[in-house]
Amino acid sequence: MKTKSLGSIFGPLATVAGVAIGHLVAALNNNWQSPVISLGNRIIDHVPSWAKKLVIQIFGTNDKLFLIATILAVVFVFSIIVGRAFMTGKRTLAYALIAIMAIAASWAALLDAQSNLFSIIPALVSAGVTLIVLRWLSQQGVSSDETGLTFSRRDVFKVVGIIAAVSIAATGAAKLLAQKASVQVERIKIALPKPLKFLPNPPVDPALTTPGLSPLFTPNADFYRIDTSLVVPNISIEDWSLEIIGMVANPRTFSYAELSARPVFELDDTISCVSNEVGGPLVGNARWLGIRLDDLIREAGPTSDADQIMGYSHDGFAAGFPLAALDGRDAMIAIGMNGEALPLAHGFPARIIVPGLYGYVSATKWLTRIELTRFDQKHGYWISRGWAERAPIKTQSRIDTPMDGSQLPPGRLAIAGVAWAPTRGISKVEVRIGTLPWREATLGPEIAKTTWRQWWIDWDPRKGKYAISVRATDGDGQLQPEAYVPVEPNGAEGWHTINVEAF
Ligand SMILES: Nc1nc2c(c(=O)[nH]1)N[C@H]1C(S)=C(S)[C@@H](COP(=O)(O)O)O[C@H]1N2
Ligand SMILES: [Mo]
Repeated sequence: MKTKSLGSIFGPLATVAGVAIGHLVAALNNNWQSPVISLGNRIIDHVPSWAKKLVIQIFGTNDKLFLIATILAVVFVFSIIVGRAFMTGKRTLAYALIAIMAIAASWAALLDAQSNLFSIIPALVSAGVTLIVLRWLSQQGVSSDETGLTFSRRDVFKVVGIIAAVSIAATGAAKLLAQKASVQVERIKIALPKPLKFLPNPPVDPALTTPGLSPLFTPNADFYRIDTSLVVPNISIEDWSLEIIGMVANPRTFSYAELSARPVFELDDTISCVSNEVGGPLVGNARWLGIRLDDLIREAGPTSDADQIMGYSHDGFAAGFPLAALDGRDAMIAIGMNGEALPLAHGFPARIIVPGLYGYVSATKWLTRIELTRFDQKHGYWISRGWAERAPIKTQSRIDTPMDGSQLPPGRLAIAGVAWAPTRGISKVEVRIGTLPWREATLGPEIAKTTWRQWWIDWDPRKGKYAISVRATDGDGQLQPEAYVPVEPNGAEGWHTINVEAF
């Protein structure tokens, strides 16, 4: 085998070992991150929004998987170049390329939230291991005659290399999983505090008798997830604390025990992502349990010129909303969701929920700090990326069933869906089938003005093709606008329309 071709094998093999060991080393310390993840985080921070949109359009919520696969592919190609350079005597070039990777990964690590100077250790270890393994592999090669390695020998160390790499990667992954499992166990054991007054039990859910209609409460496992975090942060309540700082008279830090010992209350609230397209899935309704934010902020004593509350997360995200939004609308620091401690993916151990505001300007997950500040001084994560600084949730309505493009068997069926306009509530939903006049839909129970409302109508279609549209009127009597408006910069507008064919 030619030494150059050997380089194409040795480079990637050595790199796999390097990356796997870096991964393993990263698992040893909470402030360290696998180099691949750090690089991914920087790409997420800097990728232009058109590219991000394209990726989300193609891959949906698998966008993160796609990103990691892309990084690994680039590293793979890079490692082939390194291997070939190394094996053809251009060692300085190979060293320089590895050094560039090490510097890039170190830079990425230093910009991670929770990083310190030592956070570059996984990146350096990765580069070091890659180099050592590459040298070792090349020595195995040189020890045979000039024509290359004998077949059996090559096979032997290929196998050794692959086995070593796979086992190392597995160890690293196991380590990370073990950490996650321990926080999972801790979370399951949490006994949530009881509210002074429980909200009434939810009414019978109309979704039980209308297949395809969204349930009144979205089960945690089905709740949409949107965040910039490549890996879900695993935060032990032992290590967690919440600071309230900035333009306040009495800055304070709460432990989890201190915070959850305060009076808690329940809130039924629908949250939505500003990126939810007309008719889109990025919305859900939950019964949240939490501590009243108004009380915490009042105790902290904001200075008279503070006008923004900024929530910061463990992973470096930030979302800010008006101090004036604490107007009795039941903003909270949520620790419970639908009767359980917050799921890890939804912000364990604590997040902010502000009824009526899109998630990106309010709902900081993995919350660790609240800062009283000013809109003209600090901006949340998405604001410099082109999204509006103030973003109340717009009135939206969605047809859940039948599905767009479906073919309907003969007979009576329900057209049904949900409509939401927190904190205004929904007063009317209308449906238009084809060119027929608008029909008023039956509305499901209104459990709160902050939650969505289910709606439905009966329909016995004659054969034909139909466009079906829905529109909602909010609790203030405002009709949802018809004209389409894209999600950027402050949320989509327009009537959801589907096309079906009846037989
Ligand atoms: N730490 C953190 N919190 C975050 C985000 C994030 O990227 N990081 N995204 C926000 C956005 S854009 C939305 S829409 C909501 C989504 O909350 P969910 O994933 O629980 O549905 O979380 C918000 N909180
Ligand atoms: Mo969002």
